[in-house]
Amino acid sequence: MIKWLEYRNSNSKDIVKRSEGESVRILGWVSSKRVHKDKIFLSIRDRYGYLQIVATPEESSDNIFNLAKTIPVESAIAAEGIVKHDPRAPNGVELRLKDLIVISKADIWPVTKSALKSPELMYDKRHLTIRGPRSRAILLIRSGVIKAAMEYFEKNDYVLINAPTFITSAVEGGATLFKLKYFDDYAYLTQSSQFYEEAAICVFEKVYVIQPSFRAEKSRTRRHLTEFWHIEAEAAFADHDDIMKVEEELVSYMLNYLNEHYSGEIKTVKKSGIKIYEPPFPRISYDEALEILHSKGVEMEWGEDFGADEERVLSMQFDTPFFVYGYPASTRSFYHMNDPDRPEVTLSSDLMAPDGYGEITSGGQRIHDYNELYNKIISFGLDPSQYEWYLEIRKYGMPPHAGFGLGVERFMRWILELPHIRDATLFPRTPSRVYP
Ligand code: NSS
Repeated sequence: MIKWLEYRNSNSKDIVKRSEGESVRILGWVSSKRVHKDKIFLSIRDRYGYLQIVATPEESSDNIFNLAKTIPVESAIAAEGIVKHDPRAPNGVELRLKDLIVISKADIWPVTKSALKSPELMYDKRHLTIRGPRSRAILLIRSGVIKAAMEYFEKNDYVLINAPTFITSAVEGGATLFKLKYFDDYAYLTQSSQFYEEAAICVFEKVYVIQPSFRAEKSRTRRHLTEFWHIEAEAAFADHDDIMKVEEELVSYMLNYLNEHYSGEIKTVKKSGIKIYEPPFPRISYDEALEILHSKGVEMEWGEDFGADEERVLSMQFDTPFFVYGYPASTRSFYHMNDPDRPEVTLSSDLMAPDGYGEITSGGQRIHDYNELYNKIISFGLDPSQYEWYLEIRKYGMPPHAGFGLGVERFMRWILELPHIRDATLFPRTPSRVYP
């Protein structure tokens, strides 16, 4: 068995610091190959990026030169070579090949040029196509999104909690619940960790979760997944205005963090880079939003929810993220607090991304009073016994509180201008896809 460390004393990032003429070893994959008559260019991919390796008959033995010529792309290899700084090489440095060991030889790559034109075929082979430079960059940025959110919440004294995935009642309405057999009974997959966060704020005051939520959304849109990653936060002794401030601060923090730490990856996906927005973001009421929509020829009545089409039209009118607040009670889940000054609307808002992208977060103030919540559950035609524990926490010192949820993939689709939300996730789940 190969002693790995002996075969890696450098990598595609470290190599830039190595001296001309030094001999180094790296491990990785052959991501692409160009064969000329007397020169072979291998692009090697490792954890850190890409490195150009050049084989010539003068510098490599016949065996090694022939191996470099015939090695299938995506084979896992160990390579040894001489460092050569050359401004023409992609990172300003390349390796002149001396030795090449095939650790795991690849079959002929099955993703043909014609498959590249079919998103469905590409996603059937997602377990392989994630190796491409664009997917690699997007997935790295995604890890940055999660890190940025964690850093923001930790700096602001939020406690990370983990909520269950099997649950017994709907947070966001029964229509999008996934029901499954749970031994002799039934359970559902969680749509949001919000109710568990609400229980936990009576311990920690400020909590957050970063975990998957599930929605049986049949709508096949470019912005819906059946399984998405949800960044949610909840704060005690906080109202709707307070939570909007947290949302805009978080979004701005994430944008700045990504720009600082992932600019290379961002350029791979979007040449112009991402736009940075600083708070405060504009706030318009539902009523004002409706007026804008009417002025653009959209026909809808007060009290109807905005769908993807309405949000697109609305968000085309803005070039910064903006809040729409004061949604009618008829458009929001039962747990939303009605505005005491105007009970037909709720103390809630959605943060909309500009340029047609639409909703990326949704939040608001919750009902903290037992009787008020009980009555609203009844008025929504729901069964209070389904919400027993959620009601009971209101009997034991529940302060005013507010929270929100942000969809990781929605956020990424917006900032990177991805054609489809599935591009923002490793193995997307949609109504027509649970494979691979
Ligand atoms: O349904 S939400 O609008 N609100 C909630 O789930 C609240 N219970 C969150 C909370 O207050 N703790 O979803 C919140 C966000 C929404 O703005 C989207 O960004 C994202 O979650 N979301 C989705 N992303 C991808 N696919 C689907 N199907 C999806 N549904 C919501």
